[in-house]
Amino acid sequence: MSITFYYAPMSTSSITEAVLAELELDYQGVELDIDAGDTQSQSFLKINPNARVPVIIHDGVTIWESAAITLYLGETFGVEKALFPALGPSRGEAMKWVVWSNLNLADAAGKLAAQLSPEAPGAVQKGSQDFVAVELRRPEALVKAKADMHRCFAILNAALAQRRFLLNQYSIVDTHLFVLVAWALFMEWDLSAFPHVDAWFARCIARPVLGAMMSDDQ
Ligand SMILES: N[C@@H](CCC(=O)N[C@@H](CS)C(=O)NCC(=O)O)C(=O)O
Repeated sequence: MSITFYYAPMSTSSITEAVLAELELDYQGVELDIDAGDTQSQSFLKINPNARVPVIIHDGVTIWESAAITLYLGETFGVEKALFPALGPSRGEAMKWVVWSNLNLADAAGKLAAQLSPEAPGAVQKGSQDFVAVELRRPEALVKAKADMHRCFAILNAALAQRRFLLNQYSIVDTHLFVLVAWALFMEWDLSAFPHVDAWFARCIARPVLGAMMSDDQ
């Protein structure tokens, strides 16, 4: 079994890094520098034509998109480690949260990050394809991104009012969402209106992998 993991520091690939760590999987890491144009290089475009990290290559098969990677690693390695549900309705819930988080929460956070000052924590880096030139930024886009973030956090908050973790017991679905919420916090997103997300985040940080990840970011 061999896994190669293409990543960039402080990026969406932190989700995969955390999932790999929770599943205690060995891999060969390949670090890319987005600002230096590594994700746009001809050699990397052959691996991911979307010019984005994360990417894993598992036993010769290339998988991109962080949601696909989390779900794939979960079903391949997570079930026996009790970190991902076996086939059945709970598996459906796992897919729901991971797909939802990328289509909604990550999308809103990305749009917020693209409107922040380039120097602000969590902002889109200047070399990224998602960078919006400062003169093209609009106050309405910032307002819309924040409203979308609020909507996503309200959904997450309501779900976590009923459960300690998204699937009741901790799973890599929590790992995946944790990294997205950590990105929002890095952008100074205020959790005071979302107490159940706040309490869940604290429960997640008690996990050694996620706790270490947060202290590395300080
Ligand atoms: N939907 C993708 C998004 C990945 C993504 O946006 N990655 C960014 C870093 S956060 C990237 O690689 N950007 C490279 C670039 O802009 O050149 C996923 O979830 O994997």
